[in-house]
Amino acid sequence: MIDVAAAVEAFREQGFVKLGPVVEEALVEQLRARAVELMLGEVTWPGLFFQMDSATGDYRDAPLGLGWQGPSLNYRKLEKLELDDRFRALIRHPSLEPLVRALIPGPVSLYRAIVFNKAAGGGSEIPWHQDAGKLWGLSEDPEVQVWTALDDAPREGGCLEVVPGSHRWGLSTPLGGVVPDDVVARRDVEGQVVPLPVVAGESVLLHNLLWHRSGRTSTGHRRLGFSACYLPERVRCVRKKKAPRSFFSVFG
Ligand SMILES: O=C(O)CCC(=O)C(=O)O
Repeated sequence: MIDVAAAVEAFREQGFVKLGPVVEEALVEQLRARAVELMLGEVTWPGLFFQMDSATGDYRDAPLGLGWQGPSLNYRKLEKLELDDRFRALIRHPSLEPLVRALIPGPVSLYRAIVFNKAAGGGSEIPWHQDAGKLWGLSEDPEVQVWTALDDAPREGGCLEVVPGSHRWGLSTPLGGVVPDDVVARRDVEGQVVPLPVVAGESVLLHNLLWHRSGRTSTGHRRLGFSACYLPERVRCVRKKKAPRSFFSVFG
């Protein structure tokens, strides 16, 4: 059971909360198996998004816009997982609902549901970034995301790392996303970094503006993590180049 009041307070203050074990082992196993089935093309959903990982360990070398490229365990991202029944069970997990509702009054929708995979060979590093800003194409910046480990994510195994309180610094750039090197240098964050090692089934609540990153895994084991970003239903897609998105309804 999550202590919702304590989690909300820590979230406002620190920008992240280790929620402990949230997802039962049986569901974690089903989700892991499903992630593999999706990567191998054994289960398919029209509209699912895939990005192959880079061969270099540098995320900037990961190919853009190619989608599924045949069976492989080296995909870096699988997105639109609200299309999958098992992942919907995690997005709407009854242990998460009271927390999400405490943070987002009224009906709740989903911005994205995404698996981040670091394959056993190491995967790629994700640098300091914020999950908000113009890049996201929203009428309001999102704030609430829950990241759940589907495999163990120890310190050397590609766990998340955060800078506590950095959500209160606002956006580093209006565009959002990766924090530019000069801003990282100016903030001098290395002494403030908190690694968040977790075991499979544990979840972490993250403020979208919190600086977070993850390294490659050097354990020889794969690391699957799942992130769901929740929005108040009033938030609209304001992108102009493509037709505006409508968002999946999570909690009515
Ligand atoms: O799973 C990871 O390693 C990184 C997750 C992340 O960067 C995100 O949720 O925005």
